[in-house]
Amino acid sequence: MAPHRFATLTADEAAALIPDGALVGFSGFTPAGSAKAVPRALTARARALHARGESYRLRVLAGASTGKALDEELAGADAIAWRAPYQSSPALRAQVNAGRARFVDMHLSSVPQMVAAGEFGPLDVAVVECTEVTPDGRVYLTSSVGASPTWLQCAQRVVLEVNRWHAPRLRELTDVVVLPPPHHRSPIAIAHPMDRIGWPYAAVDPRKVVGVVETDEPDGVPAFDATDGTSERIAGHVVRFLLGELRAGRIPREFLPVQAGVGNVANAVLRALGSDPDVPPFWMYSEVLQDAVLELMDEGKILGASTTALTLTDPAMARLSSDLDRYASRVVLRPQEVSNHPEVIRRLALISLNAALEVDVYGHVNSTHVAGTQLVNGIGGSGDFARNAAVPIFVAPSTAKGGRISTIVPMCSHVDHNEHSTRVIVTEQGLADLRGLGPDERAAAIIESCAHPAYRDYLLRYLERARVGHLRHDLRTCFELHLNLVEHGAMLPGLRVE
Ligand code: 0RQ
Repeated sequence: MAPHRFATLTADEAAALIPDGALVGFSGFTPAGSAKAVPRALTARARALHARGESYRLRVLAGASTGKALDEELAGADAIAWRAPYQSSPALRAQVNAGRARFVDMHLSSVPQMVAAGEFGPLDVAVVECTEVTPDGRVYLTSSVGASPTWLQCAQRVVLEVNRWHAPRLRELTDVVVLPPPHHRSPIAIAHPMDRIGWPYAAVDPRKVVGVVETDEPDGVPAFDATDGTSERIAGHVVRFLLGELRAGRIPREFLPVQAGVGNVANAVLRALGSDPDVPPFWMYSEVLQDAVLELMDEGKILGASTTALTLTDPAMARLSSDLDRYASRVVLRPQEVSNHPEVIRRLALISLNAALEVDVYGHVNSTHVAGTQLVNGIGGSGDFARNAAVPIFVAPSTAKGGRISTIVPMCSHVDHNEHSTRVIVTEQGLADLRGLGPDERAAAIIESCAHPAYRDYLLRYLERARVGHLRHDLRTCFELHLNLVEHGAMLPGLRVE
């Protein structure tokens, strides 16, 4: 058979092949490896069609959140009707909270399996960024693997964005395996964060590839804010706790692999772990790898990292790409189905670090909805990791919005992680170790150690008037703080928080 030749398309030509209402699987896990040119052309197409009074709205899947060109611009053009499994775009968030776009908030590890099983209907099109595609259908991905291998396998038609900006040598980090359906699965053979079990490319049937779009563009990952005092205090409590666990022998001498979510607090904790001389050099088994990890790898404090996305700022990405002799043996880039797989997370006995929006006095955690209704981002991988880690840690500042919000509340207005999965809660005020504590002890520990002093009396009085039971709650007032926030813009109007 003659080798397959792929048609070269402009982004507009590719966009024209994607009809209104299509279910499209885009590459990308955070801005890393996110499709760029085709989403931009889809935005232009949507705007033109809407101007003519025609409908054009897509059902959008990506590994997690995406770069600006995808969620933010498409949602800005009112071109997203449905989105799963995670987002962090202000425009899309506004559409979701206005009831204009539907959002399905999902554990990221389950997405490929559900799409492959057809649970959202047929995947009409995949749009996947790569550094190269060979005539026999080997697709070398860029800075994330995410769910792209599954999109390529399941989609009826495929558009590839070949991005020249990314180093072709990124394939040296890549380890792709697409798991068979669950009832045909053997154990996943990962017993160490650096174990490799797959291939450096994802596979596609070349006959499904309708065209290749050439691009030359970095991911545009935004830089983080400088670490603030609150994050540093949270990080200090986490490090002291982990050192105590090390001394007590509950964490082995060689330490445990670490997962850290995105955001400033996660970055601050990683830096604090990295700079403490008593914390031994450690491995990471995570879903994102941010600039701080690269720096700690250079310092020898992080020995190596497994991830599904290189969420690096453009200069850090360029640094990694120009020194792959150094990084290729220290970084493994896997599909999200494997980076976030409960089986592997449980086996490797991770320390997981994720941020909470609010925590209630019994340890339930809300990561996603302000006052129970307004979506922020989504659960992302936090449930995959927190539910299965050996040492799950949730962090949050004790107050938000200048003290108008207490992140410690009587009852969470929405629950993403329940009391059965949470074990350690940390704010800048202190750390509550909930292991082995009954509900009354949990409440006391969380209020005394984590709540801001300005809210402690309110929380203690709540418990005093609550109805006695295994859990004490006053169902009339358990959401009083949230109601105050919605009605008066502050949980305790008139309270001044220093
Ligand atoms: O608002 O941006 O307007 O200042 O929420 O809060 O404290 O800067 O912390 O950036 O880590 O975000 C839970 C949203 C925290 C995030 C969440 C306001 C606060 C601020 C951000 P401003 P911070 P972070 C890895 C794992 C779920 C997914 C996850 C998240 C803004 O960590 O989305 O963990 N996690 N995935 O002022 C109202 C409260 C608030 C509040 C904070 N109680 N009420 N607003 N804020 N607490 C990622 C992936 O899976 C890909």
